[in-house]
Formats: sequence, structure tokens, C-alpha cells
Amino acid sequence: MSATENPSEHVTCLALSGGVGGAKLALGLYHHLPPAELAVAANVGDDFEHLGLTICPDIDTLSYTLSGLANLETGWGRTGDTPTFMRALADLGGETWFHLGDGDLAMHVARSHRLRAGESLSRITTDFCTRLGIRARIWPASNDPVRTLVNTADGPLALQHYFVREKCAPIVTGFRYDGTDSARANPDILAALSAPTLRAVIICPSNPFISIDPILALAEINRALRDCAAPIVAVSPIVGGTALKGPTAKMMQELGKAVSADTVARHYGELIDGFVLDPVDAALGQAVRDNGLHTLITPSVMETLDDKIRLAKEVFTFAVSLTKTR
Ligand code: FO1
Repeated sequence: MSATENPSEHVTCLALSGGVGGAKLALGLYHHLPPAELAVAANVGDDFEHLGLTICPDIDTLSYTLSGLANLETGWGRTGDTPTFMRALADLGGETWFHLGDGDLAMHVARSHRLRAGESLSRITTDFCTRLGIRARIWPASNDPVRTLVNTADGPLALQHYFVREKCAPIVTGFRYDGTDSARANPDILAALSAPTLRAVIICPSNPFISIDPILALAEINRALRDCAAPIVAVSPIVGGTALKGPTAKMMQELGKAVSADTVARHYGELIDGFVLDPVDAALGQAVRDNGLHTLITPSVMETLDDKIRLAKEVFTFAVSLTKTR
């Protein structure tokens, strides 16, 4: 692709993703599709300012996962990273509840420096992806700050304070996506959604409340998804009544929702054309179809790379086979 070409013209598949759980399917898609045909719209609602740095956990998790640098035990951070910075920080009485490995720290320092110099988050992310050898696109949902706040019984908490510092313990009563009133969507995402080359939009099995809704809360993206000609399918992050990863099930329970894959299908409602369920939830398929959605029932727990590639292939094939009913 030449520097003057528009990257969105090459995209046949746009994935919407948060961090660890969604990145697994994004990696499968990266292997299944010609890499230049894949773009991942990354949640920025988890981003926060910490120790004077702008940290973008979902962008970084996607970048490390697609470049093969991810720490496979945690799902976030870099493999083989060392803790010298954290130890020195602790000795100085600094905040240590959020772990920044030495190599990972370079990402935050370099990004924060360039943001302060006036570069956009999307441009910096594209440059980092190129330098890490990633041939797909990772597009921050917005270049403007969007910050997810978790409303809890003890008051609102910034996402990382809820998630990491408080270990998801507080009872959740709702969510707020600060900044979405004025934040502009990443123009590359809007261009891809209106391009005739786009064949499928895939909502990864990420947490609907804290990973996907902050993307959908951007009015321009929401409208572009509703107007887009390509089918939209979502993969359930709930399998057999429990979350594949993280606090999705706990949140659903605390919000008074049934912890079940069809709750996720109803959550996305008319935005989506198809929904992917694991065979353990096959009995829920009829209820999902009764709500006007097509279903694909296929194993969706991804442990190995082969699992990720197989699921990605099946989900993409399912999506492109659908004729839009919306
Ligand atoms: N998650 C943790 O549970 N503890 C951490 O100390 C932590 C550090 C961290 C550093 C960089 C990064 O990119 C991600 C990090 N995460 C950590 C993951 C993370 O913040 C959450 O998994 C996501 O934001 C939720 O999607």
C-alpha cells in the first residue's frame, strides 16, 4: 500500500474489540484474513492518566497480541517483561497498584511524549503497529479522550480504579462514558464502515458494558454501524452462564440481568444481524432467532491459536453469508 492510499479502502473486516478477550478473536482474524483487509476498532474507554503517562490498555493489548509480544499468562503487558521500574517506584513510595513492566513502560512514555507534542493517538498507534511488524490496522475508536466510569454502590470509579485497584469488587449499578458527547469518531473507522469493500463487522467476545459500549456510545460510529451495508455479527462473551474473561458475568448479575448469552444478544439488539453462541448454549438459539437474529452455534472458547483461527474463519464466513434484514 502506498503512503497516499486510503487504508480503509482495503478493509473487508472491521472488528470491534476491547482488550484480552476480544484480542483472541482479533488474532484469529489476523491469521485468517489477508492482514491489510483487517482493521480493529479499539476501545479507548479504559484509557487513563497514571504517573503522568497516558495508558491505553486495550490498544496495547491488541498491539502486543497481534505482534506476538503479549504476555500469554496475564493477557496484558509484554512477554518476558522485567519489574525493575516497579521495584524502584515502590522504594520511592510511588503508586504500585497498576503494574507497568519495563518494556511496556517504553510504550507509555513514547506515546505520552508524542501526544504532548500534538500527534493524534491514531497516528501514534499506526506508527507503533508498523514498528512492531503488525500488518493489520488498529484504530482507536476516537482520538479524543473517552473515559468509562463505573457507577458503584460506593460512588463512581474510573475504569482502571474499579478493575485493577479495587479488583472489580464494588457492586456495579451502571456506567458512564465521559467525553462521548463531544468526542469525534476516528475518521478511518467511519470511512471503512461506508466503503463498498467492507464485507463484515464483527463484535468480538469482549465485555459489552466496558469494552464495546464505549465504542457504540460515539454517536458517529453508532450511526455509521446502523447505516453500513455489511452484516454485523457479535460473538457471545458469556458461555454456559459464565464469562469467558473478566467481570462480565458479575456485572450482569449486579445489574439484575440474567447471566446468559441471549442477554448479550438482546443488549446489542437491532444493531446486529447475527449472533454466535457456543454449543453449550444451543438451547438459547431459538430465543435469539425469535428476536430476528441469525445464529451460528460453534465452539467459542479459544485456548489455542488453532481455536482462534478456526473461530475467526467460521464467524467471518457466517457474517458474509448473511443478507441484512435491518
Ligand atoms: N490488569 C491488572 O489486572 N493489573 C495490572 O496491574 C494491569 C496493568 C496493565 C498495564 C498495562 C496494560 O496495557 C494493561 C494492564 N492491565 C492490568 C490490564 C487492564 O488494564 C485491563 O485488563 C483492561 O483495561 C480491561 O480491559
